[in-house]
Amino acid sequence: RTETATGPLLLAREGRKVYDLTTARRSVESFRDLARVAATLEVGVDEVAGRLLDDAALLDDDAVSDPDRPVVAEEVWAAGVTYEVSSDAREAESGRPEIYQDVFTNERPEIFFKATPSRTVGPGEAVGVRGDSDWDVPEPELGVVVYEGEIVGYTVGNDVSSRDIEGQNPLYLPQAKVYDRCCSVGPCVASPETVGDPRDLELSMTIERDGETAFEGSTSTSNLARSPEELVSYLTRHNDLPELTVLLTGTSVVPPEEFTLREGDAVDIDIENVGTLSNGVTQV
Ligand code: DO4
Ligand code: MG
Repeated sequence: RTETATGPLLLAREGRKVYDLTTARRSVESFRDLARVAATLEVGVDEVAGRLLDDAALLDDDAVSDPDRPVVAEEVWAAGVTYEVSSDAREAESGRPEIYQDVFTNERPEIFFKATPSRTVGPGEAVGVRGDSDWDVPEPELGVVVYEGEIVGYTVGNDVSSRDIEGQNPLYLPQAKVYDRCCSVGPCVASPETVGDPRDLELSMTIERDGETAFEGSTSTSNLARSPEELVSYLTRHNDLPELTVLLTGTSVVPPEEFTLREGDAVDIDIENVGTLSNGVTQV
């Protein structure tokens, strides 16, 4: 979705071709509209987009160079300690290994409230580091897009976090996680068909500082200890979600302990079959 002089556009990408779905005879204005039609017809979002392509305008690829947030979910939730590497990092920063070992092996996952639309940024916008924290990191995560409780697609998410604040005491988690510009989502929603197996995707993150690479790391979602379906099933238990929700599935790329994110850094997160989410960093 991107803003133009004529208003919002909903774009569908098919290979190298990009279509403006808002120009189709049966116009849809947002990913929410697309998911709504798909749910009504009991088909996937790809099927609906495919039916609209025939009479939708084919765009010049330049028109999508600076896309806005592809999905504005009322709520973003996040799972934590879903990869062993995250469990190890949390154990080290808190000095309380039992808490994190427990949640890694227990049946119930850690799921926490992450962000509202007002705290979420899109591609090209700056994510925030808290002014009262000295140790901050981006957390590159596979995001699951949930419409009326069902998985309708995947996106890239950044669960920006204060290791400083969570490390002082795990009960400070909401302050370490929820603040201005604490979350980024984008650059697109990839359908389940496009993604294939969500637990077999390459994921990488690069952080540039002053024109140099300050950190790079990569991993695979095959190390994710829980399936997206399991995480969504816990999220939706006794918890009536809004129409559209994003659930981040946890981080598995953790910069070394001496690294902290700074104002002016540039963070690129790439997930195979989904896309690359790029954000600057500002202090909030
Ligand atoms: O308990 C801390 C949350 C960890 C987290 O956000 C993650 O593993 O991604
Ligand atoms: Mg996280």
